[in-house]
Amino acid sequence: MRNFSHKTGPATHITDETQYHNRRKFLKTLGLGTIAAAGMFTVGKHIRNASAAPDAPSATEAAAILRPGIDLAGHPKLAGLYPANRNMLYRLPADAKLTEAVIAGSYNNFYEFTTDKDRVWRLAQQFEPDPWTIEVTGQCNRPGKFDIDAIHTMPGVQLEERHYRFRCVEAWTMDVPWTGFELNQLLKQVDPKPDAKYVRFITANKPEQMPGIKNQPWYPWPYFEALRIDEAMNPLAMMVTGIYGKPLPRQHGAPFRLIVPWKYGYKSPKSIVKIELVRERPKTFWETLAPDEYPFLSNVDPTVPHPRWSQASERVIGTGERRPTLPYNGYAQYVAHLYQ
Ligand SMILES: Nc1nc2c(c(=O)[nH]1)N[C@H]1C(S)=C(S)[C@@H](COP(=O)(O)O)O[C@H]1N2
Ligand SMILES: [Mo]
Repeated sequence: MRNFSHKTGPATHITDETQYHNRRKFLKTLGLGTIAAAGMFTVGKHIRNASAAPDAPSATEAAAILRPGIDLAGHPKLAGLYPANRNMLYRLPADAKLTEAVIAGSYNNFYEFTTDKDRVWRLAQQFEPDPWTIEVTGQCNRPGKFDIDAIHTMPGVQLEERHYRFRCVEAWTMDVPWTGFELNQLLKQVDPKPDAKYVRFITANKPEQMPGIKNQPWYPWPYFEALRIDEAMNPLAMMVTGIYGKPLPRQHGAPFRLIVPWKYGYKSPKSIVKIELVRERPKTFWETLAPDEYPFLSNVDPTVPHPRWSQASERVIGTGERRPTLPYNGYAQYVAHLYQ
């Protein structure tokens, strides 16, 4: 099915943060609160120029925004793993500042909940990321199903914190401390066969907990992504379990998501349930929907505009600062050789 409404289809894989903050402010003024934001998208557009500064969430909202998906109290084996030691090899440019946790946690793309970035965190509160297993299968000698404790404590798996830039195709960006481990550490556990040329990721499909799946049946659920095996084995590709020193909140993709910092954000799938090693290049969710706009490789590249907007510069969420986009999102030294 390719039946896109202009509100929800790929044609709106871009919204404006200023507009979203202004809409929040507007609703607060009316005493409606953010929960009443459903269906008020059009109203928000009209007041776009009417109000000034972004407002901060209340203390109750902030607590919900930051709430970890996994409660470490129920995982005594993991309690000592957070916050993980920081790996200083991976850091931001000296002048960069980490994005505030509540900003990163309340401006999310996670279409299984909603396409409204400011409402994902609230709708995700009902999502249950524990218990969870990831199945790793396909072209490998030791396929397996691993639960939350097993993944964190596998031989060869070393949890650490890295500060990465994260760049959405919509030309916004943030600077984030992720907790996790190199994806290659998990893949080595299952011993890939030489036939494994690509790695495919399949994510949660729980319509009863994910209203966006029910409300948007024209998308090819569940969300799926893929990398070449050499991309997946690159030390930058990170299996992420946490953010800001704690297990991932639901809206960021609890309990396990990928981060591939040199590619546009949609190449970093959330709430992964299955990883498949395969021979042929798989299709991806966004490639299925609009191959010209979201091609398989999708490396960050300032010289290649999206068909509907420029990628030459990017807006830092929270501060609104605009800066030039860097090739491979600033990670050329680690990955440019993969594409020569
Ligand atoms: N399962 C799933 N993963 C997903 C998405 C999604 O809609 N569903 N959106 C992607 C996009 S477009 C972006 S920019 C990032 C956003 O991650 P964040 O909300 O943690 O910043 O998640 C990516 N992973
Ligand atoms: Mo994105």
